[in-house]
Amino acid sequence: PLLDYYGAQSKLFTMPGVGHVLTIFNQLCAELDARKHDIQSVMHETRRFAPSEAFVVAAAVDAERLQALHRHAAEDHVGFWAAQARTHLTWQRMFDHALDDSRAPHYQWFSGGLINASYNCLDRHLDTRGEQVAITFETDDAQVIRYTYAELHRQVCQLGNALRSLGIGKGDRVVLYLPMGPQAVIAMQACARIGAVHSAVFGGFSADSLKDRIEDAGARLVITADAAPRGGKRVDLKGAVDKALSNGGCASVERVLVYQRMDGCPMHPQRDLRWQDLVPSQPTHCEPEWVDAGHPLFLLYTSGSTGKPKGVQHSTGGYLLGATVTMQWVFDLKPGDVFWCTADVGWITGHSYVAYGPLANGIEQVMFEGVPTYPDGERFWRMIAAHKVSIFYTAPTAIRALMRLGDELPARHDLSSLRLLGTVGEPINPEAWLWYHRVIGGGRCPIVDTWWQTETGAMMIAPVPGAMPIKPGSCTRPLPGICIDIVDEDGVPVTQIGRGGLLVVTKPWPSMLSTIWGNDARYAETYFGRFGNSVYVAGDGAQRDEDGDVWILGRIDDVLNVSGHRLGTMEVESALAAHPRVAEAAVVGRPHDIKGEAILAFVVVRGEREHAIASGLQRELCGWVAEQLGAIARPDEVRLVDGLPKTRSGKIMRRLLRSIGAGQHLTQDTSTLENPAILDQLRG
Ligand code: 6R9
Repeated sequence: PLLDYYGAQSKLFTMPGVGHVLTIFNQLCAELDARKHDIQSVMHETRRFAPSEAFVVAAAVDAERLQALHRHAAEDHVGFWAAQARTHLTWQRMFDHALDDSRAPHYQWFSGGLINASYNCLDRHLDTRGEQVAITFETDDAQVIRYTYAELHRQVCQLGNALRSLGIGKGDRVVLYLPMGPQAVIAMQACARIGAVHSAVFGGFSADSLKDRIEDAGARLVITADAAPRGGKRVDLKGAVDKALSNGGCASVERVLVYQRMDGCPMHPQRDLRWQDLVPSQPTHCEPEWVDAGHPLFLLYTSGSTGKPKGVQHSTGGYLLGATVTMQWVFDLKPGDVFWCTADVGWITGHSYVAYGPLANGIEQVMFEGVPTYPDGERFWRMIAAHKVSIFYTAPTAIRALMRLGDELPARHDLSSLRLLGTVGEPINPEAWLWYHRVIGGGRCPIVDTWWQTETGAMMIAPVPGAMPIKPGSCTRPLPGICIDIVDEDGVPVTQIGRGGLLVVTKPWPSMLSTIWGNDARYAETYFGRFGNSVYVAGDGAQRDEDGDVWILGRIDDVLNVSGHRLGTMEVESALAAHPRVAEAAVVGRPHDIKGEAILAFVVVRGEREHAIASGLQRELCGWVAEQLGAIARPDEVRLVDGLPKTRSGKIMRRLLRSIGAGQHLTQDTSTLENPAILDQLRG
């Protein structure tokens, strides 16, 4: 409906190598069709909210300044970024070339430059704000621990020296499987300080997922904790590490460093060391390792539409620049701000806007170990009041969950310190946006809806709040130096208002991923395989409205977004297929009020279906997936069926399954189904 499907198809058939393009194109058509309803309901939202005069007057970036930034970037894209890099980062040696594109799509930013991320986040603040609070940490049981910049620097140096004493140095990979808290930031900063490459794995991932990531990265060291308190429960971390390393798994790992957060854990005598035994006695001076701007700062594994998660590799200089300047533009940073990003350090948001961006900008931030609903649904609001948070950044799924609990809970707390709110991770529905604006922001705080990805490293499309009006559900405009377009299947820009297309980035930007760890070919194919080496394909659908503002329509590939977390349908399917009683499985997302999307699995069992149902196999399979991949991947529902709907060529009809999952009236042709009787089973 949104694309001239048949016309384009016949044109494509005359082109060589068309099979792949056509498959993706067909998927896109089906996706956009399925989302038409959402698009229309969202696009009816036309309310605009201008920043208050007080906000505009005090804005760090006002309309005039923003225009100047855009003008500079439009006139000289590379020169603009070079100027930003000179102004906002401290270099040991200045770069010679702002952008080397001779190996495109492997773009090299700031080549010749020598830099250290930890120096930029800590050392350069010591003279001016060493005694200022860097992190206010609130534990699960509401104890508050503060770290000044000087204290954080000291602990990072000590851990850096400890890592060096274990023989870890430049380029070595270190996997972090740590709870949310200052030690995770200290570990990331310590790796950066000595040029080691960290790869954080979210604590909610299973031992198997951890093992895959450790092995792919070839890590020499794992830093973990005995356990972590979360919502009053004990989350076992070291147990998962032991399991990942058991039976000869993760052969590259030499040592495991264990931060004791709770009551301790069994230790392997030759392999395991306690952080508390090794680190505090280390010297407090640790010379930074000056690395090339392109040296990998970290890997972060994320789900794609096929195969195993990919290790997104970020550079030191370009990445740090993106994290640093986007905070200034989008969060309107000013001295005295208290910033709180609720993302876990296991996700990209916890890297750019907890571990690096806030520190590079020398501001105070809040970190929280627990969950928003423990001990009660007032936790976030109580914390905002207690720590006088001025900028609050969270995910739509959290907003929706807390909105359900009613307006009285936030009303019990003084939220007047807030002046700016943000969201990230998934589209926000107007209802949740309006509640966030009215109840949490008291009607006075702009909301920055920020679109970006693990791969983009930093925010890409987001409002600059003192310089423009905002609308519920739109992430508005690309930031300065970010070139966005929306194109059709031929790569031709979509000019028609309200017409959907593929979201692409048409010029390289400093914080873009450098590659996929160990797999340059997959990098080139995944992101640049479609329209050539200068057009990054994001994997999201988007459209523009009459003001030129961007509306994100969601993923156009087989990637799910469950509570703002990316998960590949293929990953869940392979986990299910690994169960001895599963013959075949197909997984789709279905709309969910709080999570945005929930996982629905259709499973063909080996043996009698009736018997499997009677024995409660559905429940067992939900638990199985959680065990294989982690709790975030637990399906909401498993439906046992005698067969999956397939096309004549044997492809699973995912679009049909999605419609069934969403409870929609079927518009698809089901006449090709081998066994039409399974439709009733599929409907559950
Ligand atoms: C930062 C982060 C990336 C995917 C992305 C898109 C979705 C992120 C969004 C958004 C609508 C926003 N997404 N921000 N959709 N509006 N403001 O979340 O990275 O985990 O890699 O996910 O999340 O679909 O492609 P990541």
